[in-house]
Amino acid sequence: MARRTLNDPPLTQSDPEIAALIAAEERREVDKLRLIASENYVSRAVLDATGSILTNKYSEGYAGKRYYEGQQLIDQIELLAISRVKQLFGAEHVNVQPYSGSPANLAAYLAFCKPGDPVLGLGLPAGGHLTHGWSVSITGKYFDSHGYGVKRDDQRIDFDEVVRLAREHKPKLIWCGTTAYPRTLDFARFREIADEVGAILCADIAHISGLVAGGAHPTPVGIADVVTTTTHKTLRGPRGGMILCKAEHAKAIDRAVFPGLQGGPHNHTTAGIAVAAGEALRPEFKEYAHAVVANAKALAEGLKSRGFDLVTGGTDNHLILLDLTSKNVPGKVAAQALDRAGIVANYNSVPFDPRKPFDPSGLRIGTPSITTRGMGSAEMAKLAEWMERVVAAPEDSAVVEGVAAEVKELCAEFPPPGIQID
Ligand code: DSN
Repeated sequence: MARRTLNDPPLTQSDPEIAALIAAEERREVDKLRLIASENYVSRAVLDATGSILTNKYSEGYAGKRYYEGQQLIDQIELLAISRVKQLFGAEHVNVQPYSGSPANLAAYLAFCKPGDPVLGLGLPAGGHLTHGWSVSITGKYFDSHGYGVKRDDQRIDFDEVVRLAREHKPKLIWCGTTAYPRTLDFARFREIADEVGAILCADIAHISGLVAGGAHPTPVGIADVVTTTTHKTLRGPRGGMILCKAEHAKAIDRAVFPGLQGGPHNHTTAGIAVAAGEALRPEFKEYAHAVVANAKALAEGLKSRGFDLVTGGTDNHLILLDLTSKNVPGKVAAQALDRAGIVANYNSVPFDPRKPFDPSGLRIGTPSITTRGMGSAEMAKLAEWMERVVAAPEDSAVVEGVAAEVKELCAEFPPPGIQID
């Protein structure tokens, strides 16, 4: 019998509309300076694994205990991902199945809390995450959540308030972790507080996991009971999540992820995590992590010297939070003008912001993506100058277009990984 001919055209032929949009996004990611602190570029290898046929396979359960047959290879992939992540972070137990950071955090709640239980986390306006108990999130609706903040004088975490709220509410779970906080987190201090009130300590290191893996930020592993993270920020993996925990919590965490919250893991993502963890185990990744911080510090100094106000006065990590009040430009106006100039960031509330979250005073920028492209201190100096020019004249199209042309020229010298454009 003749073999059946399969009609299986590539995307460009099968769906030219989507293919064209992806190609245009590739162009955008090449031509712009991407300063969104939670974004990065993955390698071609991570892209290959993530875009693979592993998306075809169902594998509810864990290696050796699945609810579907045909897991001979999937089990090996998941076990490889787990062993590499364990080695990378020195963790006792790792679950690589959470679909992203928010589901990973929900799994921590499910593992240790009942609805209505008190929990404590950094408030969103002070740089926390929605899932740390903020009112509009399910975590603020289903739990008795309390938010600590930062101090007015130095905008650093207010540990007196953490202690006071912990003693008052006796939380089941305390979150330490941030999305818009430019300083090192003192995990040991949080541990002391959690111990005093008998709480589980959960560190959400989504933003800094690549810095932790590369030794450019202290690790919470071995200090916190549970560590959650996304895999696609400074860690430079595919979009996904994972949970690291002490062996004593392994069962509770695994049960919470599956069957508590999720069905089948995304095996293509698991393979991408394995590849990214393999990359992060190489010595170059340590250099990368330290370069991310060095670039953030250089950019912070450049901006300060041009009269920008920085929340906390600087940075210890990959991000900078600018308070544009003294520049008389709202964060959103600045973000939109910078985007037109090829400098992509997000507007952001600053601590004690008198403006609304959808029209706040601040701008959040980060150096993970531009460091992946190989940029260094000379480029940070240029970037500070361009930002000053655009923020000084956000409505002046000559200024904005002039900067955009210079940005594009610089970007051409620093091709990002994973994207091939002629
Ligand atoms: N949205 C992510 C960030 O940009 O920080 C956090 O979930």
